[in-house]
Amino acid sequence: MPRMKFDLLHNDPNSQARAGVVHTDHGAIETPIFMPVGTLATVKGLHQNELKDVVNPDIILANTYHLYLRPGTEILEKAGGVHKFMNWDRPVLTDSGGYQVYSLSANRKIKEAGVKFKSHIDGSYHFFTPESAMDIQRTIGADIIMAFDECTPYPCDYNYARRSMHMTHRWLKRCIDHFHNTPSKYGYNQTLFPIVQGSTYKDLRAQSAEFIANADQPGNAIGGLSVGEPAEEMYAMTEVVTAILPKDKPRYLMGVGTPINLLENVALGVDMFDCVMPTRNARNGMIFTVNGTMNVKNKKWADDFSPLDEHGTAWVDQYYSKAYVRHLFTVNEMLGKQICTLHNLTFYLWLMREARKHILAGDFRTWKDKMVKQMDNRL
Ligand code: PRF
Repeated sequence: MPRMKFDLLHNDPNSQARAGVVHTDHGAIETPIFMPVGTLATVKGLHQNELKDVVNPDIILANTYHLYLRPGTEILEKAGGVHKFMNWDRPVLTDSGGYQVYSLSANRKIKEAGVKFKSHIDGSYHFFTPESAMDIQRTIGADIIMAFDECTPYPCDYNYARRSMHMTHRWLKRCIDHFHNTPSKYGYNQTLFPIVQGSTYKDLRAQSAEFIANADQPGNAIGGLSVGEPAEEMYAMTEVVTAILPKDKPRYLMGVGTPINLLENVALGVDMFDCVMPTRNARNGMIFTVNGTMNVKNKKWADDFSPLDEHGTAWVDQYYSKAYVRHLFTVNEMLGKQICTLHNLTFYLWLMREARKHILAGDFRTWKDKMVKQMDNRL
C-alpha cells in the first residue's frame, strides 16, 4: 500500500514553523491546519454544507470511544464507514479512545492488556485494547487513525509518567503489528499516527519522541499536553519533541488549544491541531476574534447593534449584531449557538490559513508576535 505523502513546502527562517501538504485518498490537507471536532460524526450545530462551504476545513475529527458506544461498529460498517454515514467526502481523523476513556468514563482500570471502562451513557462495561482500537478505527474508516495510548494527568509524578510512557510504547508496537496485518475495509488507505507521551518531563519527552520517530509511521502526534499545565510548560515540551521528530512527516498536537496556543505551537513546528474549544465555547457564548475573546452573553452587549465581529470573515459576523446574538443566548434559542459555532470555526480556520500565508511569504515570526499580543485581550 502506498504510504501517505507529506510535501514540506517551506520552512520559516525565523522559527520552526512549516507549511506543507498532507495527501490522503480523500484529498489534500494544507498545513498548518485546525481540524474541527465532530466527536459523534457531527460538528455540533452545523450542516455539512455550512461546514464545507463556509468553514471549509480540509479535514475533521471524530472519536472512536463515542462512535463505538453509539451508533456502534455494526451500523458504521453497514453504512460503509463514517464518510458515507455523515455525508462528508473529505479526510477524517479518529482519536483512538485512549483519551476519552480517561476523561469520560468512570471506574476505568488500566492494565498492560488494555483498559476496562464503564460507559458514561448507560454504565455498561467495555474493554479496549491496542488491537481493538485498531479494529474499531478500521471499521469507522477514518483516513488517519491514532495509536492507543495513556494520556497522563497533570500533575503526574515522575515514576508514574515514566512507567505509563513505556506502556504506551509497548501498546504502540501492538497497534502497529495489528494495524499493518489488517486490511482497510472500504478501498482507501488509512494511516496510523503514533503518539508521544512523557508528561511534563523533558527527558521522558525526548525518550518518547525518539521511540515514536523510530516507529517510522507516516505522521506523528504529541499527546499528554493541554491537560492543565501552564502554557509555558506545554511550549517547552513541544519544543523538545519537535526537535526530535522527523521533519519530513506531519506533526499533530492533540487537543490544543486557544488561538494563541495554536500560533505559538506552529512557531515550534506543529502542523495539525484539534480542540473542542471553538465549538464548545461557542455554545457557551464565547467567541474568539483578532482583538481577543468576547462573551456575547455579557450585559454590556445588550444594546450594541454593531456587527458580531466587524473584522470577521464569516458571513454571520456582519449579518448579525452583538445585541441580537446576546438576545438569542438570553432566551436560549439554538440559533445563537449555531452563529457562534460558525464564527469560531471560521476564525480558527482563517487564522491557520493566514499563518500558512505568512510562512510561505517568510514573515511568519513578526506576524505571529503581533497577533499573539493583539489576541491576548478580553473584549
Ligand atoms: N491522547 C489521545 N488523544 C488526546 C490526547 C492524548 O494525549 C490529548 C491530550 N491533550 C487530547 N486528545 N489519544
